[in-house]
Amino acid sequence: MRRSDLPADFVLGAATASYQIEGATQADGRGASIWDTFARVPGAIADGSTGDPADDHYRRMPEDVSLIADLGFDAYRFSIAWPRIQADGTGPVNPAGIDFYRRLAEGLLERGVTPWATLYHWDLPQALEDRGGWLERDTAARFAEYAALVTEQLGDVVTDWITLNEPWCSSFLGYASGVHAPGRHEGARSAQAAHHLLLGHGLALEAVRATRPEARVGTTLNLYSVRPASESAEDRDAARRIDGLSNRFFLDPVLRGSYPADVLEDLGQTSWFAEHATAEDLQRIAAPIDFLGINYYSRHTVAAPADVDEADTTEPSAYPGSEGVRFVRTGAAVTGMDWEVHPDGMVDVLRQAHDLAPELPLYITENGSAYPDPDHVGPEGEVVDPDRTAYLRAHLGACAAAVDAGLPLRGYFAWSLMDNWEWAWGYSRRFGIVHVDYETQQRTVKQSGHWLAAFLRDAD
Ligand code: IFM
Repeated sequence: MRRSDLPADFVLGAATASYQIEGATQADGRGASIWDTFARVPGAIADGSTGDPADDHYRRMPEDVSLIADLGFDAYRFSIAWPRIQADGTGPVNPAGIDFYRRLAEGLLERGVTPWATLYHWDLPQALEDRGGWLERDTAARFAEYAALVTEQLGDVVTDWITLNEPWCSSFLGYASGVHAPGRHEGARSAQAAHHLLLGHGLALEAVRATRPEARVGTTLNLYSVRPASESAEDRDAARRIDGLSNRFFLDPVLRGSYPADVLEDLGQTSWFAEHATAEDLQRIAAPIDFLGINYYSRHTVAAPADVDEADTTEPSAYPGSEGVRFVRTGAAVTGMDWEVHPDGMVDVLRQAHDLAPELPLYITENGSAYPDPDHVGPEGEVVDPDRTAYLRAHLGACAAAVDAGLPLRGYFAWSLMDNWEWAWGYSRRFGIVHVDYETQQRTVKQSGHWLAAFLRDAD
Protein backbone atom coordinates (compact mmCIF):
# COMPACT_ATOMS: atom_id res chain seq x y z
CA MET A 1 0.00 0.00 0.00
CA ARG A 2 1.51 3.31 -1.15
CA ARG A 3 0.19 6.81 -1.36
CA SER A 4 0.37 6.58 -5.12
CA ASP A 5 -2.28 3.83 -4.93
CA LEU A 6 -4.70 6.64 -4.08
CA PRO A 7 -5.77 9.43 -6.46
CA ALA A 8 -3.31 12.33 -6.65
CA ASP A 9 -5.85 14.78 -5.19
CA PHE A 10 -6.85 12.46 -2.32
CA VAL A 11 -6.67 14.55 0.89
CA LEU A 12 -4.66 13.06 3.74
CA GLY A 13 -4.97 14.73 7.09
CA ALA A 14 -4.94 14.33 10.84
CA ALA A 15 -7.73 15.21 13.25
CA THR A 16 -8.19 16.42 16.82
CA ALA A 17 -10.93 18.09 18.88
CA SER A 18 -10.85 21.16 21.07
CA TYR A 19 -11.64 19.77 24.53
CA GLN A 20 -9.39 16.79 24.00
CA ILE A 21 -6.25 18.81 23.31
CA GLU A 22 -6.53 22.48 24.22
CA GLY A 23 -6.51 22.62 28.02
CA ALA A 24 -6.55 26.27 29.23
CA THR A 25 -10.23 25.89 30.01
CA GLN A 26 -10.41 29.17 31.86
CA ALA A 27 -8.14 31.27 29.67
CA ASP A 28 -9.13 34.45 27.85
CA GLY A 29 -12.80 34.50 28.68
CA ARG A 30 -13.67 30.90 27.79
CA GLY A 31 -16.92 29.84 29.45
CA ALA A 32 -17.62 26.43 30.96
CA SER A 33 -18.69 23.58 28.71
CA ILE A 34 -20.73 20.51 29.61
CA TRP A 35 -17.49 18.52 29.63
CA ASP A 36 -15.90 20.79 32.26
CA THR A 37 -18.90 20.06 34.46
CA PHE A 38 -19.24 16.36 33.66
CA ALA A 39 -15.54 15.61 34.18
CA ARG A 40 -15.88 16.76 37.78
CA VAL A 41 -18.66 14.29 38.56
CA PRO A 42 -17.12 11.60 40.76
CA GLY A 43 -16.73 8.37 38.81
CA ALA A 44 -17.60 9.89 35.42
CA ILE A 45 -14.05 9.72 34.07
CA ALA A 46 -12.01 6.51 34.38
CA ASP A 47 -8.90 8.18 35.82
CA GLY A 48 -10.65 11.09 37.50
CA SER A 49 -8.99 13.58 35.15
CA THR A 50 -10.39 16.57 33.26
CA GLY A 51 -9.49 18.26 29.98
CA ASP A 52 -6.99 20.42 31.83
CA PRO A 53 -4.23 20.48 30.79
CA ALA A 54 -4.84 17.85 28.06
CA ASP A 55 -2.11 18.62 25.50
CA ASP A 56 -1.87 22.28 26.49
CA HIS A 57 -2.41 22.94 22.81
CA TYR A 58 -3.97 26.35 23.47
CA ARG A 59 -0.50 27.53 24.52
CA ARG A 60 1.62 25.25 22.35
CA MET A 61 -0.34 25.67 19.13
CA PRO A 62 2.53 27.07 16.98
CA GLU A 63 4.69 24.06 17.90
CA ASP A 64 1.81 21.72 17.00
CA VAL A 65 1.29 23.45 13.65
CA SER A 66 4.95 22.82 12.85
CA LEU A 67 4.52 19.18 13.83
CA ILE A 68 1.54 18.78 11.48
CA ALA A 69 3.41 20.43 8.61
CA ASP A 70 6.63 18.49 9.27
CA LEU A 71 4.73 15.20 9.19
CA GLY A 72 3.55 16.18 5.72
CA PHE A 73 -0.23 16.28 6.12
CA ASP A 74 -2.28 18.03 3.43
CA ALA A 75 -5.00 19.00 5.88
CA TYR A 76 -5.69 19.30 9.58
CA ARG A 77 -9.15 18.86 11.08
CA PHE A 78 -9.66 20.64 14.40
CA SER A 79 -12.76 21.76 16.25
CA ILE A 80 -13.76 25.12 17.61
CA ALA A 81 -14.75 25.31 21.27
CA TRP A 82 -18.10 27.08 21.31
CA PRO A 83 -17.55 28.46 24.85
CA ARG A 84 -14.34 30.16 23.70
CA ILE A 85 -16.41 32.07 21.14
CA GLN A 86 -19.51 32.71 23.23
CA ALA A 87 -18.88 31.96 26.90
CA ASP A 88 -22.56 31.34 27.62
CA GLY A 89 -23.61 30.21 24.17
CA THR A 90 -25.20 33.53 23.21
CA GLY A 91 -24.16 37.11 22.54
CA PRO A 92 -21.23 38.67 20.76
CA VAL A 93 -17.97 37.02 19.80
CA ASN A 94 -15.17 36.80 22.35
CA PRO A 95 -12.29 38.30 20.30
CA ALA A 96 -9.61 36.32 22.15
CA GLY A 97 -11.33 33.04 21.29
CA ILE A 98 -11.62 33.89 17.61
CA ASP A 99 -8.06 35.15 17.56
CA PHE A 100 -6.77 31.75 18.71
CA TYR A 101 -8.46 29.92 15.84
CA ARG A 102 -7.45 32.60 13.35
CA ARG A 103 -3.81 32.20 14.34
CA LEU A 104 -4.19 28.43 14.05
CA ALA A 105 -5.74 28.60 10.57
CA GLU A 106 -3.24 31.19 9.36
CA GLY A 107 -0.35 29.17 10.75
CA LEU A 108 -1.58 26.09 8.90
CA LEU A 109 -2.05 27.97 5.65
CA GLU A 110 1.44 29.45 5.91
CA ARG A 111 2.80 25.91 6.13
CA GLY A 112 0.69 24.67 3.20
CA VAL A 113 -1.79 22.72 5.34
CA THR A 114 -5.52 23.17 4.65
CA PRO A 115 -7.56 23.86 7.79
CA TRP A 116 -10.81 21.92 8.23
CA ALA A 117 -12.92 23.24 11.10
CA THR A 118 -15.63 21.38 12.98
CA LEU A 119 -18.10 23.72 14.66
CA TYR A 120 -19.35 21.28 17.29
CA HIS A 121 -17.27 18.48 18.71
CA TRP A 122 -19.27 18.15 21.90
CA ASP A 123 -18.34 21.19 23.99
CA LEU A 124 -21.79 22.70 24.49
CA PRO A 125 -21.67 25.83 26.67
CA GLN A 126 -22.87 24.77 30.13
CA ALA A 127 -25.24 27.77 30.22
CA LEU A 128 -27.18 26.22 27.32
CA GLU A 129 -27.31 22.84 29.03
CA ASP A 130 -28.72 24.64 32.07
CA ARG A 131 -31.55 25.73 29.77
CA GLY A 132 -32.22 22.16 28.65
CA GLY A 133 -29.30 21.44 26.33
CA TRP A 134 -30.02 19.53 23.14
CA LEU A 135 -33.41 18.44 24.45
CA GLU A 136 -34.46 22.05 23.85
CA ARG A 137 -35.23 23.08 20.31
CA ASP A 138 -33.85 26.55 20.99
CA THR A 139 -30.31 25.11 21.27
CA ALA A 140 -30.42 24.46 17.52
CA ALA A 141 -31.12 28.14 16.87
CA ARG A 142 -28.30 29.18 19.23
CA PHE A 143 -25.95 26.84 17.35
CA ALA A 144 -26.84 28.45 14.02
CA GLU A 145 -26.13 31.90 15.47
CA TYR A 146 -22.75 30.71 16.69
CA ALA A 147 -22.02 29.13 13.29
CA ALA A 148 -22.80 32.42 11.53
CA LEU A 149 -20.52 34.36 13.90
CA VAL A 150 -17.64 31.93 13.45
CA THR A 151 -17.82 31.71 9.69
CA GLU A 152 -18.18 35.47 9.37
CA GLN A 153 -14.98 35.85 11.39
CA LEU A 154 -12.96 32.96 9.98
CA GLY A 155 -14.44 32.30 6.56
CA ASP A 156 -11.54 34.07 4.88
CA VAL A 157 -9.06 31.53 6.28
CA VAL A 158 -11.18 28.39 6.52
CA THR A 159 -13.15 27.03 3.55
CA ASP A 160 -13.96 23.49 4.74
CA TRP A 161 -16.53 23.36 7.53
CA ILE A 162 -18.09 20.46 9.40
CA THR A 163 -21.19 21.35 11.38
CA LEU A 164 -21.43 18.45 13.87
CA ASN A 165 -19.14 15.66 14.93
CA GLU A 166 -20.95 12.38 15.64
CA PRO A 167 -24.43 13.48 16.69
CA TRP A 168 -25.10 9.84 17.69
CA CYS A 169 -22.64 10.28 20.56
CA SER A 170 -23.98 13.68 21.57
CA SER A 171 -27.53 12.38 21.77
CA PHE A 172 -27.37 8.73 22.82
CA LEU A 173 -24.19 8.73 24.93
CA GLY A 174 -24.98 12.20 26.31
CA TYR A 175 -28.71 11.85 27.00
CA ALA A 176 -29.43 8.08 27.13
CA SER A 177 -26.55 6.03 28.58
CA GLY A 178 -25.10 9.17 30.18
CA VAL A 179 -21.50 8.02 29.79
CA HIS A 180 -20.76 11.29 28.01
CA ALA A 181 -21.61 14.84 29.03
CA PRO A 182 -24.10 16.02 30.09
CA GLY A 183 -24.52 12.55 31.64
CA ARG A 184 -28.31 12.43 31.50
CA HIS A 185 -30.52 9.33 31.50
CA GLU A 186 -33.48 10.34 29.38
CA GLY A 187 -34.11 7.01 27.65
CA ALA A 188 -35.79 7.31 24.27
CA ARG A 189 -36.21 11.08 24.70
CA SER A 190 -32.53 11.21 23.72
CA ALA A 191 -33.82 10.78 20.15
CA GLN A 192 -35.34 14.25 20.51
CA ALA A 193 -31.86 15.56 21.30
CA ALA A 194 -30.72 13.89 18.06
CA HIS A 195 -33.43 15.74 16.14
CA HIS A 196 -32.40 19.07 17.64
CA LEU A 197 -28.76 18.37 16.81
CA LEU A 198 -29.70 17.60 13.22
CA LEU A 199 -31.91 20.67 13.08
CA GLY A 200 -28.90 22.61 14.40
CA HIS A 201 -26.91 21.17 11.51
CA GLY A 202 -29.57 22.30 9.01
CA LEU A 203 -29.87 25.79 10.48
CA ALA A 204 -26.09 26.17 10.72
CA LEU A 205 -25.72 25.03 7.11
CA GLU A 206 -28.15 27.75 6.06
CA ALA A 207 -26.34 30.33 8.20
CA VAL A 208 -22.90 29.42 6.86
CA ARG A 209 -24.14 29.47 3.26
CA ALA A 210 -25.67 32.92 3.84
CA THR A 211 -22.51 34.26 5.48
CA ARG A 212 -19.91 32.61 3.27
CA PRO A 213 -21.31 31.37 -0.05
CA GLU A 214 -17.88 30.06 -1.03
CA ALA A 215 -17.64 27.73 2.00
CA ARG A 216 -17.70 23.94 1.58
CA VAL A 217 -19.95 22.57 4.28
CA GLY A 218 -20.60 19.03 5.42
CA THR A 219 -21.33 17.11 8.57
CA THR A 220 -19.70 14.10 10.22
CA LEU A 221 -21.47 10.91 11.31
CA ASN A 222 -19.96 7.96 13.14
CA LEU A 223 -21.06 4.90 11.24
CA TYR A 224 -20.59 1.22 12.04
CA SER A 225 -20.60 -1.80 9.88
CA VAL A 226 -23.35 -3.91 11.47
CA ARG A 227 -24.07 -7.57 10.87
CA PRO A 228 -26.24 -10.20 12.58
CA ALA A 229 -24.48 -12.92 14.56
CA SER A 230 -26.52 -15.51 12.65
CA GLU A 231 -29.09 -15.62 9.90
CA SER A 232 -31.92 -16.19 12.39
CA ALA A 233 -34.83 -13.76 12.11
CA GLU A 234 -34.17 -12.58 15.67
CA ASP A 235 -30.51 -11.79 15.06
CA ARG A 236 -31.34 -10.09 11.78
CA ASP A 237 -33.85 -7.96 13.66
CA ALA A 238 -31.13 -7.07 16.18
CA ALA A 239 -28.92 -5.93 13.28
CA ARG A 240 -31.79 -3.91 11.82
CA ARG A 241 -32.23 -2.16 15.17
CA ILE A 242 -28.55 -1.32 15.71
CA ASP A 243 -27.93 -0.30 12.11
CA GLY A 244 -31.14 1.71 12.48
CA LEU A 245 -30.15 3.62 15.59
CA SER A 246 -26.44 4.03 14.81
CA ASN A 247 -26.51 4.66 11.08
CA ARG A 248 -29.90 5.09 9.42
CA PHE A 249 -31.29 7.41 12.11
CA PHE A 250 -28.71 9.99 10.96
CA LEU A 251 -28.07 9.07 7.33
CA ASP A 252 -31.73 9.05 6.35
CA PRO A 253 -32.69 12.54 7.55
CA VAL A 254 -29.48 14.13 6.21
CA LEU A 255 -29.47 12.36 2.84
CA ARG A 256 -33.16 11.56 2.25
CA GLY A 257 -35.11 14.02 4.37
CA SER A 258 -36.93 11.47 6.52
CA TYR A 259 -36.45 9.48 9.71
CA PRO A 260 -36.64 5.68 9.43
CA ALA A 261 -40.14 4.69 10.58
CA ASP A 262 -38.98 1.37 12.04
CA VAL A 263 -36.45 3.11 14.30
CA LEU A 264 -39.01 5.65 15.52
CA GLU A 265 -41.22 2.70 16.35
CA ASP A 266 -38.43 0.86 18.21
CA LEU A 267 -37.88 4.06 20.18
CA GLY A 268 -41.59 4.66 20.83
CA GLN A 269 -41.09 8.16 19.43
CA THR A 270 -43.37 8.06 16.38
CA SER A 271 -45.87 10.60 17.70
CA TRP A 272 -43.28 13.05 19.06
CA PHE A 273 -41.53 13.08 15.70
CA ALA A 274 -44.82 13.39 13.80
CA GLU A 275 -45.61 16.48 15.83
CA HIS A 276 -42.21 18.12 16.21
CA ALA A 277 -39.96 17.00 13.37
CA THR A 278 -41.83 19.09 10.82
CA ALA A 279 -41.54 18.87 7.05
CA GLU A 280 -39.76 22.23 7.20
CA ASP A 281 -37.22 20.85 9.70
CA LEU A 282 -36.54 17.87 7.48
CA GLN A 283 -36.14 20.04 4.44
CA ARG A 284 -33.49 22.01 6.32
CA ILE A 285 -31.73 18.90 7.61
CA ALA A 286 -31.61 17.41 4.12
CA ALA A 287 -30.48 20.59 2.36
CA PRO A 288 -27.62 19.80 0.00
CA ILE A 289 -24.21 19.47 1.63
CA ASP A 290 -20.87 19.57 -0.14
CA PHE A 291 -19.57 16.36 1.41
CA LEU A 292 -20.34 13.83 4.10
CA GLY A 293 -17.74 13.06 6.75
CA ILE A 294 -17.71 9.54 8.12
CA ASN A 295 -15.88 8.48 11.25
CA TYR A 296 -15.25 4.77 11.01
CA TYR A 297 -13.60 2.64 13.67
CA SER A 298 -15.22 -0.77 13.94
CA ARG A 299 -17.87 -3.38 13.19
CA HIS A 300 -20.71 -4.53 15.43
CA THR A 301 -21.85 -8.15 15.36
CA VAL A 302 -25.17 -8.28 17.14
CA ALA A 303 -27.62 -10.87 18.38
CA ALA A 304 -31.12 -10.84 19.82
CA PRO A 305 -31.49 -10.73 23.61
CA ALA A 306 -30.72 -14.17 25.06
CA ASP A 307 -33.96 -14.21 27.00
CA VAL A 308 -36.57 -11.77 28.14
CA ASP A 309 -34.87 -11.03 31.46
CA GLU A 310 -31.71 -9.93 29.75
CA ALA A 311 -33.55 -6.96 28.31
CA ASP A 312 -34.20 -5.82 31.89
CA THR A 313 -30.78 -4.26 32.16
CA THR A 314 -30.22 -1.86 35.01
CA GLU A 315 -27.54 0.17 33.20
CA PRO A 316 -29.04 2.93 31.09
CA SER A 317 -28.44 1.90 27.49
CA ALA A 318 -27.16 3.92 24.54
CA TYR A 319 -29.72 1.99 22.46
CA PRO A 320 -33.07 2.91 23.98
CA GLY A 321 -35.84 0.61 22.83
CA SER A 322 -33.28 -2.04 21.90
CA GLU A 323 -31.63 -2.47 25.29
CA GLY A 324 -31.37 -6.23 25.23
CA VAL A 325 -29.51 -6.53 21.93
CA ARG A 326 -26.21 -8.29 22.54
CA PHE A 327 -22.91 -7.09 21.06
CA VAL A 328 -21.15 -10.36 20.36
CA ARG A 329 -17.41 -11.00 20.54
CA THR A 330 -16.28 -12.74 17.39
CA GLY A 331 -12.73 -13.60 18.36
CA ALA A 332 -11.45 -11.12 15.78
CA ALA A 333 -8.63 -8.79 16.77
CA VAL A 334 -9.70 -5.80 18.87
CA THR A 335 -8.01 -2.52 19.78
CA GLY A 336 -7.38 -1.26 23.28
CA MET A 337 -10.94 0.10 23.24
CA ASP A 338 -12.16 -3.47 22.69
CA TRP A 339 -13.33 -2.39 19.23
CA GLU A 340 -13.08 -5.04 16.52
CA VAL A 341 -10.55 -4.26 13.80
CA HIS A 342 -12.43 -4.65 10.52
CA PRO A 343 -11.07 -2.50 7.68
CA ASP A 344 -13.54 -3.90 5.11
CA GLY A 345 -16.34 -2.40 7.18
CA MET A 346 -15.10 1.01 6.11
CA VAL A 347 -16.04 0.15 2.55
CA ASP A 348 -19.45 -1.08 3.77
CA VAL A 349 -20.33 2.20 5.48
CA LEU A 350 -19.05 4.27 2.56
CA ARG A 351 -21.27 2.21 0.26
CA GLN A 352 -24.25 2.60 2.58
CA ALA A 353 -23.91 6.40 2.43
CA HIS A 354 -23.16 6.39 -1.29
CA ASP A 355 -26.29 4.37 -2.08
CA LEU A 356 -28.39 7.16 -0.54
CA ALA A 357 -26.57 10.03 -2.26
CA PRO A 358 -24.64 8.80 -5.30
CA GLU A 359 -23.20 12.20 -6.21
CA LEU A 360 -22.00 13.18 -2.76
CA PRO A 361 -18.24 13.32 -2.07
CA LEU A 362 -17.29 11.32 1.02
CA TYR A 363 -14.41 11.75 3.45
CA ILE A 364 -13.25 9.55 6.28
CA THR A 365 -12.96 12.35 8.84
CA GLU A 366 -11.68 10.02 11.60
CA ASN A 367 -10.13 6.59 11.80
CA GLY A 368 -7.56 5.31 14.21
CA SER A 369 -6.84 3.15 17.22
CA ALA A 370 -5.86 3.14 20.86
CA TYR A 371 -3.59 0.27 21.86
CA PRO A 372 -1.91 -0.47 25.15
CA ASP A 373 1.43 0.32 23.53
CA PRO A 374 4.17 1.80 25.68
CA ASP A 375 2.99 5.02 27.24
CA HIS A 376 6.59 6.11 27.51
CA VAL A 377 9.37 7.03 25.14
CA GLY A 378 12.15 4.44 24.84
CA PRO A 379 15.86 5.09 25.43
CA GLU A 380 16.47 5.89 21.76
CA GLY A 381 13.53 8.32 21.66
CA GLU A 382 11.27 5.70 20.11
CA VAL A 383 7.64 4.81 20.78
CA VAL A 384 7.06 1.37 19.34
CA ASP A 385 3.42 0.88 18.25
CA PRO A 386 3.27 -1.73 15.49
CA ASP A 387 -0.43 -2.43 16.05
CA ARG A 388 -1.34 1.16 15.29
CA THR A 389 0.79 1.15 12.14
CA ALA A 390 -0.91 -2.05 11.00
CA TYR A 391 -4.34 -0.55 11.72
CA LEU A 392 -3.54 2.59 9.71
CA ARG A 393 -2.06 0.63 6.83
CA ALA A 394 -5.08 -1.68 6.65
CA HIS A 395 -7.58 1.18 6.72
CA LEU A 396 -5.68 3.18 4.11
CA GLY A 397 -5.81 -0.01 2.07
CA ALA A 398 -9.60 0.00 2.55
CA CYS A 399 -9.65 3.59 1.26
CA ALA A 400 -7.86 2.45 -1.90
CA ALA A 401 -10.31 -0.45 -2.25
CA ALA A 402 -13.25 1.95 -1.89
CA VAL A 403 -11.85 4.26 -4.55
CA ASP A 404 -11.16 1.30 -6.84
CA ALA A 405 -14.75 0.17 -6.33
CA GLY A 406 -15.88 3.55 -7.68
CA LEU A 407 -16.95 5.10 -4.37
CA PRO A 408 -16.45 8.90 -4.29
CA LEU A 409 -14.07 8.85 -1.34
CA ARG A 410 -11.97 12.01 -1.47
CA GLY A 411 -9.89 11.94 1.69
CA TYR A 412 -8.90 10.39 5.01
CA PHE A 413 -8.05 11.95 8.38
CA ALA A 414 -6.15 9.92 10.95
CA TRP A 415 -7.43 10.06 14.51
CA SER A 416 -5.51 11.38 16.15
CA LEU A 417 -2.62 13.70 15.54
CA MET A 418 -1.49 13.21 19.13
CA ASP A 419 -2.47 11.39 22.30
CA ASN A 420 -5.21 13.29 24.04
CA TRP A 421 -8.01 13.26 26.58
CA GLU A 422 -10.24 10.40 25.53
CA TRP A 423 -13.52 11.55 27.12
CA ALA A 424 -14.81 9.08 29.75
CA TRP A 425 -11.49 7.21 29.49
CA GLY A 426 -9.51 10.30 30.46
CA TYR A 427 -5.81 9.95 29.68
CA SER A 428 -5.93 6.16 29.87
CA ARG A 429 -6.43 5.61 26.14
CA ARG A 430 -3.94 6.90 23.58
CA PHE A 431 -4.98 7.30 19.94
CA GLY A 432 -2.11 9.51 18.81
CA ILE A 433 0.44 8.92 16.11
CA VAL A 434 2.44 11.33 18.24
CA HIS A 435 3.09 10.48 21.87
CA VAL A 436 2.43 13.14 24.49
CA ASP A 437 4.14 13.04 27.86
CA TYR A 438 1.48 14.66 30.02
CA GLU A 439 4.02 15.65 32.69
CA THR A 440 6.34 17.56 30.39
CA GLN A 441 4.06 18.04 27.34
CA GLN A 442 6.90 16.69 25.23
CA ARG A 443 5.67 15.45 21.81
CA THR A 444 7.43 12.42 20.29
CA VAL A 445 6.47 11.01 16.93
CA LYS A 446 5.60 7.31 17.36
CA GLN A 447 6.70 4.66 14.90
CA SER A 448 3.20 4.82 13.41
CA GLY A 449 3.67 8.56 12.88
CA HIS A 450 6.99 7.99 11.14
CA TRP A 451 5.34 5.32 9.00
CA LEU A 452 2.50 7.66 8.07
CA ALA A 453 4.91 10.50 7.28
CA ALA A 454 6.81 8.16 4.94
CA PHE A 455 3.50 7.09 3.40
CA LEU A 456 2.58 10.75 2.84
CA ARG A 457 5.90 11.24 1.02
CA ASP A 458 5.10 8.05 -0.91
CA ALA A 459 8.32 6.66 0.47
CA ASP A 460 6.95 3.66 2.35
O1 IFM B 1 -11.75 10.54 20.59
C1 IFM B 1 -12.91 10.28 19.86
C2 IFM B 1 -13.33 11.49 19.08
O2 IFM B 1 -13.51 12.60 19.88
C3 IFM B 1 -14.64 11.21 18.38
N1 IFM B 1 -14.54 10.00 17.60
C4 IFM B 1 -14.03 8.84 18.23
C5 IFM B 1 -12.70 9.13 18.90
C6 IFM B 1 -12.15 7.88 19.60
O3 IFM B 1 -13.03 7.44 20.57
